[in-house]
Amino acid sequence: MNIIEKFSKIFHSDPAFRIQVPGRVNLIGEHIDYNGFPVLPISIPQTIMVAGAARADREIHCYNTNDSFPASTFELSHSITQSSPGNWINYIKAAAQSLVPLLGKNPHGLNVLFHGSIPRSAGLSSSSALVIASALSLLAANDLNMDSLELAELMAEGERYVGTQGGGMDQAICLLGKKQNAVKIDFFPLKHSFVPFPGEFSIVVAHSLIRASKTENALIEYNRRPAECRLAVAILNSVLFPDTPIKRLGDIRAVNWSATQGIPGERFINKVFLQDSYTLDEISKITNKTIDQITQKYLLMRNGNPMPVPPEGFLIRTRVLHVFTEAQRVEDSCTTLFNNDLKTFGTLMNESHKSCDINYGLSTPELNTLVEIMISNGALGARLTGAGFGGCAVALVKDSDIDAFIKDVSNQYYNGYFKKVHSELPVPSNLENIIFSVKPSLGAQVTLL
Ligand code: NG1
Repeated sequence: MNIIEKFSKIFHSDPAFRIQVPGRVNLIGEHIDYNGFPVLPISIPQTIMVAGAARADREIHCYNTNDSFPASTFELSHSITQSSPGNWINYIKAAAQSLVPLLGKNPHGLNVLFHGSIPRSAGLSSSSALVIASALSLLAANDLNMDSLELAELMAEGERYVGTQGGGMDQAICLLGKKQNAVKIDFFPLKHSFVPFPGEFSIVVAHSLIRASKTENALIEYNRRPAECRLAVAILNSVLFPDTPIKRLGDIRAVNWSATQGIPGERFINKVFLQDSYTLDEISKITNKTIDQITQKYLLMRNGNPMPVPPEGFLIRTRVLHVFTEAQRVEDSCTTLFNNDLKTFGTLMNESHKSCDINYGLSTPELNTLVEIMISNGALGARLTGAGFGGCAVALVKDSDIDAFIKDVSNQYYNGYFKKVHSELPVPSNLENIIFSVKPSLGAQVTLL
């Protein structure tokens, strides 16, 4: 039974629209979107699919073809109560709450059925695809259209409803993806341009089998990174820009901080950030702010509680080192892709992975092993993708080598390393949804039925 037939069976009426929203692989540019630097993702063929229809009242009735996502109902309002953390309905609520002000006095609610083929908690942006699919459904039910960039910006802010302090990459690529192209996305304000992806290459995506849920185990770890970057901005402003403070690290490109503007290098970073790790007391002395002021301004979580101070202190220098070098790698990647220089692009992917691991603390032993196995089996480049702390690694592989590559990586990682190291965890017998190849695909599609 397809999604349209299933919808009719559940709601006893036909859907009025069908929507498809893709997941994404970020080729390069990790954890720099919220710092205001460009990133380079692609849309992938795995999607969240929706069949929906408007309701006469304000209620949203949500179903999922997968029984592990229980059906739920809520009402459109300016302040929608959250469900328990980790509940899939929160992403639909996030989209609804931020769209309500635009829906007029008597908004239509929705009957909606979701079907997802994007692996969850894998760094492939299933959560933002769900947010965008929900937003497009509400717009369709209310006969409204919205510019893609405006919608992406609104939903980037809207998704923070679930408690994450992420950037705007995922919501934007869901809407802007294009076949055979990567999309260079810049922020504040949101802009994009296309970068050709070579026809004879694919990206092999492989799940490390360690889940990385940003609303559960990885939330504090994830949110700590943007907080450390905000603290870096506070230090930079005190030391270098007391009169023309910057808002985020990416703004440094526009400041006349040296004769040659651009992305600063390691020498600059070492001059400003003299320590690897900072205590709150040290940050307070450098910035001339009280610990309370720093906590209120930089370290509050969505629930109003201060984020825990890590026992090792705030690792600000290496975080900045990652952000600036990664931003430079994105620029260099665009040039290499335009020049069809895949070898150099692969090297940039490898360097990005190392920096994500060593400087930004995003990798795991499993992801490092998977990346090593991918490179030793002929990938031109390999790295973790997305938020990190588990999830997927991706590799750049020539189309003609894909079958052998997937077979060898499966044998060495899933049937070799993973079974040995994690004998307590199951390895799925069917690996098709765990390791697969993708090419850049279309962004979100709305079809009125
Ligand atoms: P994923 O991999 O979907 O959790 C997160 C953020 C992005 C970006 C990446 C790291 C959200 C919705 N997504 O993505 O904005 O910061 O991590 O590059 O917060």
